[in-house]
Amino acid sequence: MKILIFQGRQLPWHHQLSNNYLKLSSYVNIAKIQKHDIIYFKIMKLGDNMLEKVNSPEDVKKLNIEEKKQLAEEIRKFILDIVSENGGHLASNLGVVELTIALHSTYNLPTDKIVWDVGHQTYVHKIITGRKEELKTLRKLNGIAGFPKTKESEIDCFNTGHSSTSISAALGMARARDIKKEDNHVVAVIGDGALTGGMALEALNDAGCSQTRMTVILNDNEMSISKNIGGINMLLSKLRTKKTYNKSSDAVKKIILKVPCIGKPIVRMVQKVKKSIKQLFIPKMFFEDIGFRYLGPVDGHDVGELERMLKISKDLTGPVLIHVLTKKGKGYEIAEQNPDKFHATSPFDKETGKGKKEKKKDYSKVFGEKLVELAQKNDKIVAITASMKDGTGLAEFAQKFPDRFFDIGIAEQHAITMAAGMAKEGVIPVVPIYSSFYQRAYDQVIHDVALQNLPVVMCVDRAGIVGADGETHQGMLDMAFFRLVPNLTIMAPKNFKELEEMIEFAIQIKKPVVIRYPRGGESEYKIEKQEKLNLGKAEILKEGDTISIIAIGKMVARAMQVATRIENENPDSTVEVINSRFLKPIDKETIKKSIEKTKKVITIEDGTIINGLATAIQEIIKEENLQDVQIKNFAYPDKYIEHGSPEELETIYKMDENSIYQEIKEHFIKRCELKL
Ligand SMILES: Cc1ncc(C[n+]2csc(CCOP(=O)(O)OP(=O)(O)O)c2C)c(N)n1
Repeated sequence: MKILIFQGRQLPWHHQLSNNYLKLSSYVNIAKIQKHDIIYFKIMKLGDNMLEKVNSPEDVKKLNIEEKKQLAEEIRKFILDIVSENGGHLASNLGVVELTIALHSTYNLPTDKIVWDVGHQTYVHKIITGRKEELKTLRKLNGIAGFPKTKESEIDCFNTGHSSTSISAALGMARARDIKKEDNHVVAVIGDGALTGGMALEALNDAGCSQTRMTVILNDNEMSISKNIGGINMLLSKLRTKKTYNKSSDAVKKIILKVPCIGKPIVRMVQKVKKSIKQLFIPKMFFEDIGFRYLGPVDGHDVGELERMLKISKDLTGPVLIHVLTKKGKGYEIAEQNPDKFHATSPFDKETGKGKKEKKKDYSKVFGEKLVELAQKNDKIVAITASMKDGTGLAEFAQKFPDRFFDIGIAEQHAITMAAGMAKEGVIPVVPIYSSFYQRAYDQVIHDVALQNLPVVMCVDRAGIVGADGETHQGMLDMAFFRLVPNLTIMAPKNFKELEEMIEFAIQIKKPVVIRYPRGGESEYKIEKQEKLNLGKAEILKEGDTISIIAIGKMVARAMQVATRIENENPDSTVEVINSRFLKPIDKETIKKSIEKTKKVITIEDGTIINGLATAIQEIIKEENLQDVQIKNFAYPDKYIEHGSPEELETIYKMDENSIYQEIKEHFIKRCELKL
C-alpha cells in the first residue's frame, strides 16, 4: 500500500479528484477529505480484497462508496460459496447486501439497535460484525446460527426466527430507551412478506400513534417465500411506482419551464396542487396517516442513496418508515430467476443451481399428493397456507384447484380462524403449518376450532427435530400444547402410507384433528404391517412378553429397530412394540394390557419430554394403578434445542437407535432399577 501526499491548496481537491484522479477515486478513501486540507490519498491497489479488510462495522465506515460497492460484490460471492456448501437462506441475503452495509455505515451498534425480522437475512450482518470466518460453520453443530442470536454476539440485539416480530421488539426497545432517557437509535428491518403478519400490523398501529422515535426499514422485494400476496402487497405495488411518477413529473416540469412567460406560473400552480395529486397517485398516505414519516421508495442496491435516506431518518423525531426496493437473489442470476427455490436451499452446485443431494420423497410431498387425490373426489376440500405453499407440499394443489387454494400471507392465526369459519359452513379446510409456526395459532385452535368442535384438519408439518434452522424452528412443543386442548384428536403416522390413511380418516371423522409428521422422508426401516385406522386405537406391531415399547410417529420405526436388536442380542427376551397412532384419545386398553404383561415400558417420541406420550403413559399407569412398573422415557429435554443435523442432535440427546438400545440395556437388562 502506498501513501501519496498532496498539498490541497495547489489545486482544489475536487478538481484533483474530478480531473486528474477521477479513476483513482474508485480505490481511494476520500471520506475524511475536506476542502483546503492536506490530502492524504490512501491508494488501494486495483483488485484489493475489501472483504479481507472488513472485520467490524468500523472498517465498513472507513470505506468510500466505490469501495462499499466492491465490498458488496465480494460479500455476495462469499455468501454464495458458503450457502452452496452448507445450505441456508440465499436469496434474501443476496438482496440485503447494500442495505446492511448502509445500515452499519450509518448506525453504531450495539448502542444503536437493529432488529431483523425473521432473521434469515442476517448473514451479511454477521460477516460485517466480526463473524466472517465463523460463517463457514453456518448452521452446523456448534457453528454460526442461521438467525440472530444474542448469545452469539451482543451486536445481535434480539433473537428472531418467526416472522413479523421486529416492529414490536424495536418499539419496546425505543420505549425503554425513552424511559431510561437515553438517546440511541432503534431500527426494525422487515420484509414485505413479514409485513403481512398480524403482529407487524398491530405494532405499526401502536408505533404510529405513539410518535416514538424509531425507524422501520421496509425491505420490499415483492416476495414472501413465493410471490407476496394480499392488500398490503397491492398498496406496496402502488408505492413502488412512485419513483416512476416522480421521474416523469420532473421531466414534465423541465419541459413546462422551457415555455416562455407561462412556464414558471404553471409549475408553481402544479406544485400547489402537488399534495392532492400525490393523494391521488401515491398511496404513501397510508403510512403517513397512521403516524409514520414515509421516505422512499429508495433503490436498495444503491449504497449512497440508502445512506442518504438513513441519515435523513436519523434526524427525524417520530416513527419513520423507509421503503427500500430490493431484488431477491441479487447478483446470482440463477437465484434472481428462482427466488422462491433459493429462499432456503440445501447444498447446491453454484454453476448449475442444482441440488448436490438427490431430493427424496418427503412427508410434505406425500401429504400434498394425497390431498390432491382426495380433492379430486370431494369438491368441499380446500387447502390453506400461511405463505408456505411449496414447503408444505401444496404447489400441485394450488395449480390444480386455484379456487380452493388460499395463500393468506404469514398469518397463521388468521389461517386457523378462517378455517373455522369455513368448517362452520360445511367446507372441509385442511391447514398444513410447520409445528413451530402453529405456536402462533394456539388460541385460535383452542377458541375458534376446538371449543366449537369444528372439523378442521390441522396438519403439523416439520414436527420434531428439524435440524439446521435450530431453536426457533425445532418442532418440539406441538404434542405438549395440543394435548391440553379439549375436543382435539391428535395423531402421528409411522410412515408415508399411514399418513395417507390418516388424512383420509381425518376428513371422514368430522372433528377437529391434528396430524403431526416430520421433516424429510420415512425411515429406512420399512414396516409393512398396516391395520385399519380406528379412532383412539393403537396398533400392535409386534407381540412380546419382556418389554413393551410404545412409540408414536417417526419413532415407531426406531422402536422396531431397537426391539429387533434387543431380541437379537438377548435371545431370551421378546419385545412388544405398540404404534400408539393417537396421542389423544390414547388407547388405554391396549397399553394397559401390554404393561400388565411386561411390567417394563419404554416410550419413544420426537418431541419434548413434557406432556407428550411419556406423560400420557405415566398417567395411564397412575390412573389404572398398575403396580411395580419400570418405565424409561425417550424424548427431548425441557430446553431449546440448538442447530445441527438431525442425526447429530439425535445422538446428542440419546434418541438414536444405538443410544436408546444402550440405555435400555443399562437400565432394564442389566440393572432393572428404574421404578415409577
Ligand atoms: C410465523 C412464521 N411463519 C412462517 C415463517 C416462514 N418464513 C420464513 S421467511 C418467510 C418469508 C419472508 O418474506 P419477507 O419478510 O418478505 O422476507 P424476504 O425473505 O423476502 O426478504 C416465511 C414465510 C416464519 N419464519 N415465521
